[in-house]
Amino acid sequence: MTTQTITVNRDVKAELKAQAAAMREQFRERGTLVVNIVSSPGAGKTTLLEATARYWKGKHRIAVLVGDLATDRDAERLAPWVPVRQLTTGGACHLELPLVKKGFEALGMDDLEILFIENIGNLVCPSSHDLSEHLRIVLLSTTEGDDKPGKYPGMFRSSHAMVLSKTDLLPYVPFSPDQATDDARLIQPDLDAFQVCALTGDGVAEWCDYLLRKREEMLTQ
Ligand SMILES: Nc1nc2c(ncn2[C@@H]2O[C@H](COP(=O)(O)OP(=O)(O)O)[C@@H](O)[C@H]2O)c(=O)[nH]1
Ligand SMILES: [Mg+2]
Repeated sequence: MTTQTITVNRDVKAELKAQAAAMREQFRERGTLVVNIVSSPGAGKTTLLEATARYWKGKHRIAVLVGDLATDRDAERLAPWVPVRQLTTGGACHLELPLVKKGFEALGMDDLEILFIENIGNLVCPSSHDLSEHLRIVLLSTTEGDDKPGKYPGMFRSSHAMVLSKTDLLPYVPFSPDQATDDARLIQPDLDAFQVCALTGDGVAEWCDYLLRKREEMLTQ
């Protein structure tokens, strides 16, 4: 295979970035906080969204766009709790803005307080794609190892908060929440950090309060 380097001299993603910024502002004007949830596969994104929707029990107007390579299994899990649309990438390792836009239009809900986007499980590619979110949240589960922030710096640098998930497993795995948080804050000093066990509900109230606080901050910007 031969490789050729072409100098373009312009930002090839400039148009998409401008579209994402415009959509972000439209969402803000509607009062909708957009939250992009990223992690490796199996870190607990769907479980956290189920716990969030159960905790609010219809008290807040929320919906989920859920990305998957091939199936609608996560959408099936979430559907009993929250309006949801599946975004199937057909093999692509991340979501992109046009698919999110289509999914949001299919939802047909202009008065949401929070729109969650569950990204494809992958700690690399999703970090380079602006989905018009106001908040990017990275989940790191206790079974993945506390060294992962330093190994995947792009994802942690571009995130606003880190949720340490599966805290019920802390007694059984060599994982230090302090070590993981320190490692992540070397990369992103302003990173907010939470510990959550979505299965038992521990930490879910704090997580939900954080989201509402962030929405208020967005509205008063
Ligand atoms: N022990 C434990 N397991 C969890 C927790 N949250 C999720 N899981 C399990 O982890 C697996 C992957 O969770 P899922 O939400 O599908 O992860 P996703 O791929 O990031 O959406 C499932 O078997 C969940 O039941 C947790 O807080 N504690
Ligand atoms: Mg999932």
